[in-house]
Amino acid sequence: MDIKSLEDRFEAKIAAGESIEPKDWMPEKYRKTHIRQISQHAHSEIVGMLPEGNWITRAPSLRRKVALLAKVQDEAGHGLYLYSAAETLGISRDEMTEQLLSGKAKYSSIFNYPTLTWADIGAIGWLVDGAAIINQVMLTRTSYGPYARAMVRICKEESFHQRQGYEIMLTLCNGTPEQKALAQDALNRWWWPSLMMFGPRDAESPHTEQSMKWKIKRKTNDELRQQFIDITKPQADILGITIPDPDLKWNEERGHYDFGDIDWDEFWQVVNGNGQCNKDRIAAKQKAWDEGAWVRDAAVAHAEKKEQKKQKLSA
Ligand code: FAQ
Repeated sequence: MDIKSLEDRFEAKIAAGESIEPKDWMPEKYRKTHIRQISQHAHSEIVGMLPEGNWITRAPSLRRKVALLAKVQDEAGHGLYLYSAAETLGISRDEMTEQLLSGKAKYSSIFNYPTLTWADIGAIGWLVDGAAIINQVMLTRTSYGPYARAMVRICKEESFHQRQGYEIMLTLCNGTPEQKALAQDALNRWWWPSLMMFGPRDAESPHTEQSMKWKIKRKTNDELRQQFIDITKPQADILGITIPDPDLKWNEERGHYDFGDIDWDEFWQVVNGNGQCNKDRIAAKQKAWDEGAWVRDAAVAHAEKKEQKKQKLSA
């Protein structure tokens, strides 16, 4: 089949809402966009374990510790499903890890902020997982089959994460004035970075237009950001704490909250490696990669030995 017919068939499948599977023909740019997005997503899940992992040994009770341990392990699982989904597009785990460690592949800006108090664990679950769910629910309908299917389970687990975070915030807000102040301080620090998770404004997003056409993204960065703000403001009201944005107010005409300006300079500084924790995060991943070399070597040696045995038996 000539390239034009292959392209037509691909576009017809997308238009009909059918999913694209690993063995289907796809344009090179579609394949590359997915490798970029899925690997960035996988790296985010893996690097995202670090800020919360920081509090596992200091969780205030056994119950909190168990829930946090489970959450951090879930994030590792999400990273693994996503690396597997990306591998179906012809890139290896090793290549993806090398891209992360060299700075060629990005991961979510949010994980370059420090977790200074226990309330930050509540704020991450509530806001960061809350934002992740809004972005990822749309990805359960993304056009690439393995990515969409991975997202279904991931979203279910993210809902549990969001609830455990909100419950931590609720407990702090119903506690002593000092505890409530910790919750407010965490909201103050995590609010704006959470809004940045959705990516640059649509007008400054180089990938959105094509990704919408190919149904990789079903909603734009700005649409998802607005949806997050609209859902989260009433949740802050229930907690009795204040979102740190004096311009946040309901707009009857639009049927949405208006909000203040995001500091895009800060966003790009963080994305380009100059956030508070970028260097520490990559150093931690580099250390884990180096220290895990013997495990990877042993796994390869074991697989080779098994193969040799199989060949010997069939000879
Ligand atoms: N951070 O044209 P766009 C989680 C980059 S998972 C860093 O708008 P696109 C779970 C973007 O890559 C969180 N970089 O790009 C959890 C591109 O650069 P490139 C991660 C960002 O792809 C919770 C450039 O800017 N979720 O949190 C960011 O169409 C708690 C231009 O941007 C996903 O990855 C950013 N925030 O839209 C884990 C979801 N935003 O590649 C642990 C899947 C943009 O050209 C604890 N990804 N960039 O060099 C997506 O939906 C999309 O990739 C977007 C960006 C929406 C992130």
